[in-house]
Amino acid sequence: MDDAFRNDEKAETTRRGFLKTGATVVGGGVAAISGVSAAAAQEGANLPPNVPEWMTHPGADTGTHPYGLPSPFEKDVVRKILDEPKQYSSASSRTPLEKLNGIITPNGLHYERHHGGIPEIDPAQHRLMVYGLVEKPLVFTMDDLRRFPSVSRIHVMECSGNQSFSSKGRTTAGDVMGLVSCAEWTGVPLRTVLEECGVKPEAKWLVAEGADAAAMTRSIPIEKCLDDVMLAYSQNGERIRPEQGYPLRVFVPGYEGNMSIKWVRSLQLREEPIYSREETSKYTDLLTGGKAREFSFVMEAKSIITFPSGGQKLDGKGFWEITGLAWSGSGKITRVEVSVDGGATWQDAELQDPVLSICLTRFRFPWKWDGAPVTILSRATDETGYVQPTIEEIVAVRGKNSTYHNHAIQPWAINENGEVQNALA
Ligand SMILES: Nc1nc2c(c(=O)[nH]1)N[C@H]1C(S)=C(S)[C@@H](COP(=O)(O)O)O[C@H]1N2
Ligand SMILES: [Mo]
Repeated sequence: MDDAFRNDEKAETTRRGFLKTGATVVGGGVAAISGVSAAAAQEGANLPPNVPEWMTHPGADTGTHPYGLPSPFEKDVVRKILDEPKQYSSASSRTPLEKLNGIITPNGLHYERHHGGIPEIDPAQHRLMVYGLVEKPLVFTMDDLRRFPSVSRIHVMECSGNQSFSSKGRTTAGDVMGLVSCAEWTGVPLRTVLEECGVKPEAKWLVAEGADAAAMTRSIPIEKCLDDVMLAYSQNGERIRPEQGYPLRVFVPGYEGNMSIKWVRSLQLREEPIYSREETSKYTDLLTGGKAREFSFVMEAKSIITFPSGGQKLDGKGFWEITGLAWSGSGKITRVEVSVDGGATWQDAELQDPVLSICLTRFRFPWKWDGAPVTILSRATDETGYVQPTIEEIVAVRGKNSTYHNHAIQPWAINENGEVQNALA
C-alpha cells in the first residue's frame, strides 16, 4: 500500500486516480485504499487520530523468538493438503500461490511431495556414495561436500503432477497449481563431485537414490549432470528443510521435480537408465493407442494469474492490478500475455525484474474492471519461443490419457459480484 503513495508524482496521480474510482475517500485519500480501512475506522480506538494500544507499552523482548515466526495475524498463510492421503507417507502439500508476493517461496511454504514420509537424518551420519562407472568410487561426508566451491542459484521447482487434468474441487491458485515453488539453492555443482571421482567415458546416466523409506530412485542423463545439476544443502540461505531433503538433495534445474532426489545417499554411474518405478509405471506420459513417452524431463513454459484468482473477490469495479507467475524449464520467460475477454484478445503484461532462467517471473497488468462478468487468462512464452498451450492443444497431441505435465492456460471466471472461480472446475 505504501508503494502506491511513493514520492513519484506521476505514479501518485495515476494511482490516486485508480483508487478514487473504487474506494470511499476518507481523510484525504490515504485511508481510502480499501473497504477494510473504512470499516475499521468506525471501531476507532486504534485508528487515527487515536494512539493505538500497541504504542502505549514496550513490545516483546528482542530474542523472544530465537528463530522468527510470521505474525499471528498471518496464521492462515499455510501449505494446503488438498487430497487427504490414504497413507500419511505418500502425500503432497501445496504452496498458497495466491497469498504470496514476489518470486521467492518462504521455506515453510515450499510445496512438499513425499513418497515415504520425511526421514529425520543426522547430518553427521549421512554419507554420499559415488560408484559405478567411475575411476575412483568415493564416500563423502557433509563436511567434505561443503569444502568444495559452492554455487547459489534462484530456481523454480515443479512437480510434473502439478495442475491435474481434472480440475474438479480445485478452487484457489494454490489448489490448481501449488506444486510449484521457487528458492535460492546453494550447494556444490554435481560436475565438481563427479570430476573428483573421474567419470568413465562409458557412463551415460547417473542414478540417484534417496535415503527415505521410498528409496526414491531416478536416472539423469550424464550431459545434464555435467551441466547445471547441483547437490544442494541450503535453501534461501539456511540449511535445506527436512521436508526438502535435509541434509542433501539433488537439484535438477528445469526438469520435473521428481528427479531432484531428496535426502540423496548414492549416485551410480551407468551405461543405461535404471528404469525405476518412478520412470516407468509413474511419471510417464501416456499417449493414445497404448503408447507412452519414455521420458518427459523438461517442464514446459507455464503461467498462472494469482490475483484475482479462485476464491478471491473484487470489491467493486474500477482499477485492479492483475498479477501472477510464469516460468519455464527451458530458460527465461520472455513474454506473458493477459486476456481480459476470455481469450479473444491478448495484451502484454509487464515482467518484473529480475527475470531469471528457470525461475518464477512475476508479471503485472493494470486493469479497469467494468463490473461485467468476464474470464481472465494468462499465457507465457519462453526464450526458446515456446508458447504455453491451451488444454485443447495438449489433448490434440497427447490424447486424454496423460496425468502428468499439464501446463495448459488457466482461466478464472469473475461474476457480476466480483467473485472469482476456477473456470475449469
Ligand atoms: N528421496 C525422495 N526424493 C524425492 C521425492 C521423494 O518422495 N523421495 N519426491 C520427489 C517429487 S515427486 C518431487 S515433485 C520433489 C518435491 O520436492 P519438495 O518436497 O522439496 O518440494 O522431490 C522429489 N524427490
Ligand atoms: Mo513430483
